[in-house]
Amino acid sequence: MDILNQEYVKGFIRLMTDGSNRGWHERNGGNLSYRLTLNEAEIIKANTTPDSNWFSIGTTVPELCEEMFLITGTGKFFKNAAEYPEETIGIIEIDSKGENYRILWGFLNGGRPTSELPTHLMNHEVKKKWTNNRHRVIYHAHTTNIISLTFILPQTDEVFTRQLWDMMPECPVVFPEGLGVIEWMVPGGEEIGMKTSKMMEEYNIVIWSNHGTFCSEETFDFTFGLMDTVEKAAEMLIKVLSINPNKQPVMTSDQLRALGSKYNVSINPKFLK
Ligand code: 2HA
Ligand code: ZN
Repeated sequence: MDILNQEYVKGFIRLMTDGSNRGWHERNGGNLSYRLTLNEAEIIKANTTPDSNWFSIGTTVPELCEEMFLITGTGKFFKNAAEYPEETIGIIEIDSKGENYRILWGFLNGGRPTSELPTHLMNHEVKKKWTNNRHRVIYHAHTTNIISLTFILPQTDEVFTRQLWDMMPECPVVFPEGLGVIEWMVPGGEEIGMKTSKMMEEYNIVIWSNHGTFCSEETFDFTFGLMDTVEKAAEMLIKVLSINPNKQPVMTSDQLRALGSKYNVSINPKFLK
């Protein structure tokens, strides 16, 4: 059994390559994780020997006991995933208390999971519960235009949501719940993970000011598509703001409601006045 031939491993690596080609993953920037299905986890269990060491996650995720994750390695470059997968990514298993993990595959030559492991797992925990087990992918990218926007717009959920929805009708349809914005915080720990995962109860996209974007979805295509849609809207918004710094949202709440009913999505009412 070749782990590299598993469909989810191929999809994972393809997303990494696509993100790198978009310019969102300078050096070792960004990280990605995927929660294996029971069937996928059984196959891994039957074909690997776990590492004997357990490592602390840095937080507690009781809802993810004994789950397995495919995840990017700390210090590893997205651009190298296709050529050097076993050094760049790995599969981990969570212990029965949700406090530690061990490595089952990958992370060759002493690799370890991303420094954002606490945020990834806390987001998975929230999404597993709130989407009834549907969401499996958490993706963090250093999205050029979204990051730039956090230096220009007030860092509030409402301003970002209404201005980004405004850029094309696809936006309110693709992220009808809107998005969250977190002020600058030290990355790589439990505190930023707690704040992010709290927002993930309501949104599928959370922006880290002066840093990047987190998003959650069911499949690799939906996850990449979500990141791509938000980032494209941000690129257009930057262009418009550079010519008209006073641009206000033009799409009205009634227009947003009409869009929602036509495409059968519920536009988050807290952003409709
Ligand atoms: O992995 O993006 O946020 C590098 C990062 C940390
Ligand atoms: Zn980052």
